[in-house]
Amino acid sequence: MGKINPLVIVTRKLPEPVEERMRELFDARFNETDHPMTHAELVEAIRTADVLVPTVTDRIDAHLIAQAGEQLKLIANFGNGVDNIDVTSALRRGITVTNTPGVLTEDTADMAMGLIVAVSRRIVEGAGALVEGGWTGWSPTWMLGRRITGKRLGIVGMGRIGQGLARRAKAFGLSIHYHNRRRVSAAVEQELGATYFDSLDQMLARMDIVSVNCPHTPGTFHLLSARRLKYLHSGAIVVNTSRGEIIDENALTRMLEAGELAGAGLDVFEHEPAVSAKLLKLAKAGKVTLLPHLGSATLEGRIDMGEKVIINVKTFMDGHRPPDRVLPSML
Ligand code: 8YV
Repeated sequence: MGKINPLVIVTRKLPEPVEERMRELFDARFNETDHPMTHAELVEAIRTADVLVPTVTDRIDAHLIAQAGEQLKLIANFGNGVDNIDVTSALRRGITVTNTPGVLTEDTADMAMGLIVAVSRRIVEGAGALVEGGWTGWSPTWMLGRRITGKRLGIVGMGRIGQGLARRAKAFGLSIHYHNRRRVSAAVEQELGATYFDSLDQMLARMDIVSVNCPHTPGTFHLLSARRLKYLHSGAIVVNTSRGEIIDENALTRMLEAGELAGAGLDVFEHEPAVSAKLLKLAKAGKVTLLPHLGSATLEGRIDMGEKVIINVKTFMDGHRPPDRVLPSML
């Protein structure tokens, strides 16, 4: 991209080894205090950077992209999901967009499985009761959860993370069902013992546990709509480690309040970082387990994500196509 040492502006604090490597390779500017950048700071960054490295907490929309300086040629997202970036507007301005796929698959699948176990077996609620001094001793009828083995799991989105979850869930004795835009290969279906549902409605009507593992795109916004959620039976639980926008959060909340669902495990929310008072109330009552977007939050994962960003930036600077280029046709 012409310059030997491009100005790379990173919007959030990254793990030290990643920042160190970036310092060696680029004219890198970091966010020492790690505060989410204000709109004004983002405008300043996009006007001056050769490469912008944003995260899920930065909204890189068409309005912001319109203010990009001529020199901005690459937005190298630190993250897999690119719903925070208007990819089409970026490409129209001649700006390449990359992401970090593959390196957070196992960690996010762990978290999805963890939430399935936590919600089914009331792990967070039980731990909380003990710490609060609410445990008077073992009881045959207290804090009973639901058995996992033998239940039906419906995975919405059978990409890398969906398949990672299926592998784990199979080992827990769950039967695997999935809905995906495209059916996966017969070999993968066989390995996972997975049953494909062309109709999401029909799958939901038959599941005990539903896990959301598809990306958030215009086509998946409120995929689990109020109408669709009604297909679930009252003993079912819903887990989401992808993006809050894929579920109609208000509809889900109403059903949980009304006892029309048994529980939910949510690592993501529709209006992050805001979590509705109603969901917090349900969490306090032990009806839902809520986590602060921790799906990929391992030290190893975040270092791997940083390395992916570095490879994308370096490859691009060397005049080659970066390995993790995102195109609108992929969304
Ligand atoms: C990341 C994520 O931590 O990569 C993703 O899509 O949801 C998270 O696990 C986040 O996006 C970092 O920008």
